[in-house]
Amino acid sequence: MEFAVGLVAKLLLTFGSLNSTWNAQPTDDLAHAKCFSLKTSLNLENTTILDVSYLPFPSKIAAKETCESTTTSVPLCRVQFHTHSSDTSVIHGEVWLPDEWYGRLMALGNRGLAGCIPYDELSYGSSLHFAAVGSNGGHDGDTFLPLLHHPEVLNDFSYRSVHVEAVIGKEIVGAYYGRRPEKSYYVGCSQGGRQGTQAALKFPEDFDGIIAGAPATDFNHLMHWFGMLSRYLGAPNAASSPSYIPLDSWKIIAKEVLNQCDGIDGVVDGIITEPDACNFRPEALLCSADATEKPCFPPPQVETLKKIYSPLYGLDGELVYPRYDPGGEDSPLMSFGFSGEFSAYAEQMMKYVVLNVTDYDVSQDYGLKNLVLLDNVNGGGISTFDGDFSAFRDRGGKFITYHGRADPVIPSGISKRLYDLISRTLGMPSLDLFYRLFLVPGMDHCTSGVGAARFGQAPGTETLNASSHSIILALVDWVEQGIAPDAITGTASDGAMRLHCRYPEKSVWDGSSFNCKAA
Ligand SMILES: *[C@@H]1O[C@H](CO)[C@@H](O)[C@H](O)[C@H]1NC(C)=O
Ligand SMILES: *[C@@H]1O[C@H](CO)[C@@H](O)[C@H](O)[C@H]1NC(C)=O
Ligand SMILES: *[C@@H]1O[C@H](CO)[C@@H](O)[C@H](O)[C@H]1NC(C)=O
Ligand SMILES: [Ca+2]
Repeated sequence: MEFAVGLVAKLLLTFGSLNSTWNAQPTDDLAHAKCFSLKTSLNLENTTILDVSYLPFPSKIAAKETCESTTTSVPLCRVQFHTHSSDTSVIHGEVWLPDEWYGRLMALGNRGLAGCIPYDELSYGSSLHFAAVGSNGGHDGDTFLPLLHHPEVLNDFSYRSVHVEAVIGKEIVGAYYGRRPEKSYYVGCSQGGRQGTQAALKFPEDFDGIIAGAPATDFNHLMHWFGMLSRYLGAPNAASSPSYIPLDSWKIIAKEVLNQCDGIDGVVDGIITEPDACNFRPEALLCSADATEKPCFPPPQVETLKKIYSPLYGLDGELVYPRYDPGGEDSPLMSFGFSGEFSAYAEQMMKYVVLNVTDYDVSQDYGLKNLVLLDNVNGGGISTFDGDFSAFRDRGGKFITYHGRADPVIPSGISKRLYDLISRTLGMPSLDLFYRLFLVPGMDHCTSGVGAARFGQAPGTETLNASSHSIILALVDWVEQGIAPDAITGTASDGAMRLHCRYPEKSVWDGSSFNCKAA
């Protein structure tokens, strides 16, 4: 399982199984020779160049095991490397160096529990004429098992793999083009959003601009929320539990949520602009004593819904994690956290990172004691919930984050919380100077959903080649010209467009469209 399961649309180019080194098209001999020379000319700290190949386009790049393959979209030089980040950890990475290069580096994040080199994103970045660098996050496979008894592998996952991408990426760019990148960027979503947040906190010199979408920040508490959702649904034996809500039932709940809350924003359009204004009342779905005709929910299921739509609190009444955002119920991604299986992420985190064991059934009595353990261990400093962005701000870094308001995987409330934490920590009522959070009504996790979810944030979301419609171009304008994005225009799958506002501004219907108004 991944946070962003199947969300990143593949480029629709399919040209059979071209080999990764050569195909029948003519190639630029000079570019090829220059590329090939990297195999012997590079001498980088702790790093071995595994392979170098010049790729005419389109070339198919086959991924390992469960990872996603891709097709290149511009001619480029591909460098595969591994870096020993410590005596007991190694990071696999690739740098894609397009023939037509605009002087910029784009480092990429991972998804899910990492373990894959993000090929689609490498293809996307290089198609925008960035030199692109990505890595497996320090381990292979979408599982935490490699982290067991390997604190350095955990460090790679928590914060170091992206730093290695920055260091090695800049070196390889310098060697290939004869000059280092003028500006360096980072782009990631979900786990990648968390990694980008760590980059700003721990290595503020690495990037001039960062895009961190739907970030898995406050990671320990997110894992606890996953665990508690499983418990609410009746884990470990959810299927036979009266508390369990079958996946099919969420379509009915989705309708009732919209029935109660769609109109609050002034338009009945299937989108809840501000889920925090929606006090969804699941009792409306209760089975009455006599009526059996319409679909209805017995009291234990309504009780489950009450818990899901409430924030998660700790032992002393402190807020641990914000609630599920009403509005995401109809998303195919509901299967991630609501299948009734005990959350694989919460389970692996508890076993392999916190307790350091393999043979323990986490699901039996998961609860508050697990929260205490998660907080106490905080392995690798994985939490990623720190308001001190001063070093990144002071060197002129620009940070863009975005979050779907109908995200059933990582509730958008966490991004508001981090904004407010930074605001308090730095004593800045508004972070506009260097940090902007765009809230995206109707978008689920990272890229999809019924809302205007496409704004160039990832492969498959390209619309107009303009900074008003592309969050990556908007960041480049901000970093390189000082033109900050006040709002971003997203496009829905039916072509409808909508302006997305930056927190804490509000998205307000004026009778014909949504506009951004000061809070
Ligand atoms: C190289 O390895 C050493 C020792 O393992 C480590 O301290 C250093 O940070 C590494 N450098 C890079 C660029 O990974
Ligand atoms: C598991 O290992 C980590 C170090 O990797 C350590 O911080 C933690 O305390 C260990 N957990 C237990 C329960 O001993
Ligand atoms: C996007 O537009 C800019 C000029 O505004 C141009 O330099 C660039 O090549 C265009 N990119 C693509 C992918 O068409
Ligand atoms: Ca609405």
